[in-house]
Amino acid sequence: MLEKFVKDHYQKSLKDCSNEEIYIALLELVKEQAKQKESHAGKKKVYYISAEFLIGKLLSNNLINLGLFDTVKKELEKNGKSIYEIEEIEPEPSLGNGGLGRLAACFLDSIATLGIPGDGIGINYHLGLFKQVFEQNLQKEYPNPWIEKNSWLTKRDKSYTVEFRDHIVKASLYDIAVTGYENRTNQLHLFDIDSVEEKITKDGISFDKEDIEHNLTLFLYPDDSDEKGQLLRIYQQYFMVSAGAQLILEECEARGCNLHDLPDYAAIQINDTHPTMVIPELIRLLLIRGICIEEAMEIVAKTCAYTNHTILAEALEKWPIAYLQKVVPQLLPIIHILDNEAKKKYPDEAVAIIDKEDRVHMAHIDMHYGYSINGVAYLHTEILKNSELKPFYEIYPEKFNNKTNGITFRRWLLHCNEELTSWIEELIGNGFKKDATELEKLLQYQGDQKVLESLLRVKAEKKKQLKEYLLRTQGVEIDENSIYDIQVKRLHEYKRQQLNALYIIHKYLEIKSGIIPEKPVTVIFGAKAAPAYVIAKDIIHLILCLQELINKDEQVNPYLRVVMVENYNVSKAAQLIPACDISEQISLASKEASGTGNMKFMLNGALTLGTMDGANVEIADLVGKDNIYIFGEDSKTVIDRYAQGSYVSRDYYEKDTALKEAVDFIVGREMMAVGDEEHLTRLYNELLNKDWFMTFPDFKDYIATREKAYHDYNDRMEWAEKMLVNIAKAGFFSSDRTIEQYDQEIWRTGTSK
Ligand code: DL6
Repeated sequence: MLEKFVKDHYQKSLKDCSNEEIYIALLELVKEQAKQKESHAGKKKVYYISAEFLIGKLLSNNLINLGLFDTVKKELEKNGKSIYEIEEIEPEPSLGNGGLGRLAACFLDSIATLGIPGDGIGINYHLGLFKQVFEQNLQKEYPNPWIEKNSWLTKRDKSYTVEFRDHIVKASLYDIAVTGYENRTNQLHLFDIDSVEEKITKDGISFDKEDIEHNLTLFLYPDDSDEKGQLLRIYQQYFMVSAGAQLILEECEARGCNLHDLPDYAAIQINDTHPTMVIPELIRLLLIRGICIEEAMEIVAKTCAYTNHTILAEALEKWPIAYLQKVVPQLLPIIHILDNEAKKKYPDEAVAIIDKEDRVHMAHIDMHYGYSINGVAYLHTEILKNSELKPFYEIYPEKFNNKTNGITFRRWLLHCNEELTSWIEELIGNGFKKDATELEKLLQYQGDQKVLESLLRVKAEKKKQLKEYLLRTQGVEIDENSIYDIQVKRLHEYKRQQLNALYIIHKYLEIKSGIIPEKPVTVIFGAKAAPAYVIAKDIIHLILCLQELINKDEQVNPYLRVVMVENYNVSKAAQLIPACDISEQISLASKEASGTGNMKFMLNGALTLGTMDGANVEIADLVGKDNIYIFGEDSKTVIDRYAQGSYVSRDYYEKDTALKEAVDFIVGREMMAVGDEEHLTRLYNELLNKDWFMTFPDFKDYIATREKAYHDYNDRMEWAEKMLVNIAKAGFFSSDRTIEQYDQEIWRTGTSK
């Protein structure tokens, strides 16, 4: 089919085309095919509004979803071409930061796959999240452009006017087709301004934050460590929701809505607090259209639903009224009404929208004026109800619900691990592609030595591929026979990459003293730190210094190597996850809302080494204690300790020699030889005098549990059995299941069973 397409469009045969030409032809082919599956069926539609959509490269996934991947791959092979080389040409859009954005992308895939009418609404960031480069063992940030003449974006003949206090801008609509697996095509609507200027950045990613006309849609999460940066975020958020709200009303009216019945036509899912201004904006637009304030508030409250993705208080946005006044004064009368009404009914300061310091709590708007509040894993929702959002739960128990996150198996199994997919298919057929719970059929092979051996061969193949990939892309050499122990996720103290680093130091010191590990280990990290997050960047520095020190040390490097993957992104995740033996999910219990990397690793046959946090709790329940490595204090202990304010990290340091040695090493002679004193000393002091995310109390148990996992790895048959159980039990974490629950319990479009 590609041959014919290329002939018709370019009057050339496939074998005479360059890879670039084939890539462009495939873009066109996929867009045409996707268009044929667009549908206007359905009265009620979901609008998933999010500041992030970490969609990753789309070519192969679209081919898979349209049922074209195998045919195209074979046709290319016949003509001496490779789909994998063509995939490389596609630039990766970095329209997301981490789990929250990737979740939004998985959700769009599942919404389309389940045939639900549902589109995404976001911003067409030109430079996305920064590109990470390592220079002198430090993270440096650079622009990350991805928009080319030929891309997935389709400019629509549609725009909306968005008014700020001092600017009026035209929000132009671009769409990216979202193909469902053997189902309908939906859209990701991304808004942009025509006047954006990619070239205004200088010296990395700095730019004039006040030059809204040129910077509005440049970067995801511009540095907001100063007022100008915070104002820019408010500009971006309002831009997205105002254009989005106008589009929603226009579409609903076109489907027959008279606005009074908006909740019958739209369910708006507010992904974290970034899109919260959609609530006052919709009310404002309804007022303009002649609906009275009381009714407008009621309509919007029945249309909007809120997902909370964090219990970190600092991550829940609170905008000073003064800032909102500077950017969107038209919303303030409405926000004051929302605040007054809420205060009249619920005088408790803890649930106020505007606090005594004149800050607007965005999540509080969502909770008072939305009809659903959901957490993203069982434990997370329980913590929200019982502690973080308790005052709201007491007022609105009926609004709270849990929707444990999920991942799309099309990308995180079918695409990234063709070998494992075939292995599964040979054993249990291909029903699991539509119904992921069918993976449980694999359990019948638990004791089957032949099957287990073939599973180990699949893993070995993926490890070999990763070794080649790292050599090719980063010039790093690793041992494919070592244990691959991987931690990839945003760099944040609560995720505790620093605990992993302390383990590495401990291991290094052991090897130096002659204690040789049973099996060589390669510890792999991938993480970006927010540009203004000083300690996170110090942790990256620590890891990069360890990488240099250890990999160069010939006494140690046969047994231990460290790799920090540069510019970790979705494509790199797709290489790393299938090759992993041990998945590090070591956040401080109670702090990781869910995690989704943990699910991807499990599905690809890695064993989790983790705390009882986020979705790890559900993984542990599903696989049973023999098939997971759990360590550390539980969430209750941690929450109580925070409440008592009694944690003194130095006490642990003084009492545990191994811990003390590891911590002291950070500022020792060896590290100073490769690292920067200021960064290392600051991190050392932070750990010793604060350690806010309590790495020290978990250190001992972490070491012991990690050692146990490494020891168990050597019994290959038993390990393979554990892998098999993990794969078999991963079906629950399909985002198709999550989306079915959203649809049945929150959106109620009437589409899914
Ligand atoms: O729900 C998706 C994802 C969760 O899996 C992560 O556990 C959670 O950290 C992330 N939340 C955020 C929001 N801000 N913070 N911190 O990124 O959401």
